[in-house]
Amino acid sequence: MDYFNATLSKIRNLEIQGAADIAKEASKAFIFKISESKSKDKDELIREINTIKQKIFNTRPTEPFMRNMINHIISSAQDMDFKYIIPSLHINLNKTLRWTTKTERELANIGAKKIKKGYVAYTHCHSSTVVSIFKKAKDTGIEFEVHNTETRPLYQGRKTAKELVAYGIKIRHYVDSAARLALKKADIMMIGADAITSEGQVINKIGSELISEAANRLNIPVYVCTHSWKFNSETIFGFDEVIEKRVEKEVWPGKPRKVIIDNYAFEKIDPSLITGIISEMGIYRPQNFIEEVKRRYKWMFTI
Ligand code: RUB
Repeated sequence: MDYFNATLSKIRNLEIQGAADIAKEASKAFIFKISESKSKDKDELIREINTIKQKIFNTRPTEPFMRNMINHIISSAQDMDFKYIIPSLHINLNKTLRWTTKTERELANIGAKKIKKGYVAYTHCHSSTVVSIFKKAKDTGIEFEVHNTETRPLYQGRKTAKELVAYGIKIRHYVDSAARLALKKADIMMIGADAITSEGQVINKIGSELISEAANRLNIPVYVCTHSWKFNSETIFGFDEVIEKRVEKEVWPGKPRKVIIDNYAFEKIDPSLITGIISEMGIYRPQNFIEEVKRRYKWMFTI
């Protein structure tokens, strides 16, 4: 299998997971594939770009970061002469990846300030954004502990626990149904996001809304930590963010034939449950976050 197809398959089977890593790896795979193009003129090349793009987008439906990043890389190339398109896509990829790294660092700095000495921070699933915040807090010398849940059926919570413990951060790990217990001693809940809609709903790993409700009852602030390019501008025009449904056998291989399993990968978190969204732009309430995205990233609304 070539690099392009191998990357798509890794995204599909979650060897590459988490919205930010998916977006970066998908963008590199896109450039690899389009660089092999045999298109003879601009129209043919644009058609090819769209076909490759769609193939990538179909790997994980609930990933606007991936869609925004690839659309951004493509956007300026469309007005160019045929022979400049592919070289400019390469330049755009490198610029975008550099910019993403810089903004991810800014985001981690902002988020780390929310973790105080002696805190217990709760998280669910594996978010590279949340992990980078915890690592930054540790780097600045803050003593704190993390509680996290394992995240069935694919146990991304173990990945979080492994990374944090390897970094010297104290971690206490719980089964998903013990989430309320894991939260009880927590001072702050920090989770990632896969998508944010125009109505301020955040879409993240299944369980995220249930656990946010528990956090609200316990008066624990809920922070969503996310790069702002996870905003789905199409939701403004009435399109729903699709919630990915995955195969039954992830949940129960060898289940009785007539048992039906709804294996949703993600769920929507109502904005009323969210204390703030921490992004590279700062910390905002969901509605203000959207206004800020509109102000800064006009291109998201024109593609
Ligand atoms: C991962 C998940 C993460 C977000 C954010 O789900 O829900 O919280 O993707 O991750 P999956 P990041 O394992 O199904 O991809 O902060 O790394 O973008």
